[in-house]
Amino acid sequence: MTSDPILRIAEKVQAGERLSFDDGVALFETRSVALLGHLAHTVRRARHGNVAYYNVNHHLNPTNVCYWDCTFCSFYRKPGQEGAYTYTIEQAIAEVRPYYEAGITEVHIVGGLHPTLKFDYYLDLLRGLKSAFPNVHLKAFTMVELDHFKRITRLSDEEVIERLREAGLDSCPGGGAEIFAEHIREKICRHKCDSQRWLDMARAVHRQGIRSNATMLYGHIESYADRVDHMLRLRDLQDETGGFQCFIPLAFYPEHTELAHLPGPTAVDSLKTIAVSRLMLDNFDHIKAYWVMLGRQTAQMALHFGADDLDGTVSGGGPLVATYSADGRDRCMTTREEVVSLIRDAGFEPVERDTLYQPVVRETTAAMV
Ligand code: V47
Repeated sequence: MTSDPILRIAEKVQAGERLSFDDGVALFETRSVALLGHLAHTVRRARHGNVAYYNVNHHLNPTNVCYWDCTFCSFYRKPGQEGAYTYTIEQAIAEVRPYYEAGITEVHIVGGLHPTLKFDYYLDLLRGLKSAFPNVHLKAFTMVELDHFKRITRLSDEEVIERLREAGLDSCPGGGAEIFAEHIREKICRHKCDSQRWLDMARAVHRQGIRSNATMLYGHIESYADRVDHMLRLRDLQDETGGFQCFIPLAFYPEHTELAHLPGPTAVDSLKTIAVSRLMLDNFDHIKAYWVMLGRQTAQMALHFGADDLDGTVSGGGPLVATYSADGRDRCMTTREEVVSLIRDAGFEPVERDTLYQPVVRETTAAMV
């Protein structure tokens, strides 16, 4: 008889009972990784059967200029620094056009916090993209960017969100959450808006009927307890609003960052994190295994550890995606054909979804971005 608490927790999961903070930490500490994976997989199968989702999207990063200096980020440049760039609206539209013509359903838009760009730039960007590509879903701007817009405009949160929505915003990505534990945030992103602000902005977004995602950056200097705390703060907000579509654990990729001395998470750590999130976040429909940060091989395994979504083709990659690509900078994008084959090879039925997790029906299944 083992004293591993996972057996007691397994009984709670089977009985449909909500897991506690201590349960979450115990799951992370378990040595029974296969059993943990099995438990998470059981929950995942009950929700999604044998389906694994993916989407066909493009990541657009309008600027890499940022006035903050998060220690885990190698994307940002200071104004005037070599490599700093900001697209014009025309350049942004021209970048997206070939992917639009190849059939993307979503543009994922995030960038640095630029010190001088006006709010109108972002509104014009959304308007320009929406009018050029009316059928494409614009998943744009993290809670940190929305907070920045509020500060530069002095509008209320609601007004900022409403103006973005009028300009074409359809939903928001989950970035910028990092890790909510204040003592860690102080060390890795001390200038960024604080956890409460991130959560309050997400609440405001949901209250206006806009869906968003939630991420957690793990595998740097945080503890298991910090990860569980992060998940529980999201679970509480999800109880309140129901506005989160998916949870995405983001595997820290240390290269070229100020934290380059850290090893980053192992595959086992990543699989445990996916599994624990599936078990703790009982009110989230989807757990995304973001293959770019996990690497293709671990992402395939993650589908057996609680994840039901591999995210997108990330067509064209993009400068931000390239900085954290576990398979190398030149392999940070894929084709629809490859993502389908990764899912099939892992033993699942691939289903192309749109950003809101509705199945996409195409007239042709020919290879595209
Ligand atoms: O907030 C930055 C992270 C996030 C690194 O909502 C890093 O569907 C690892 O949020 N190593 C942006 N992570 C990406 C993101 C995302 C990605 C895919 C889908 C969705 C979605 C959201 O990337 C940042 C930060 O947490 N990040 N640098 C790094 N070196």
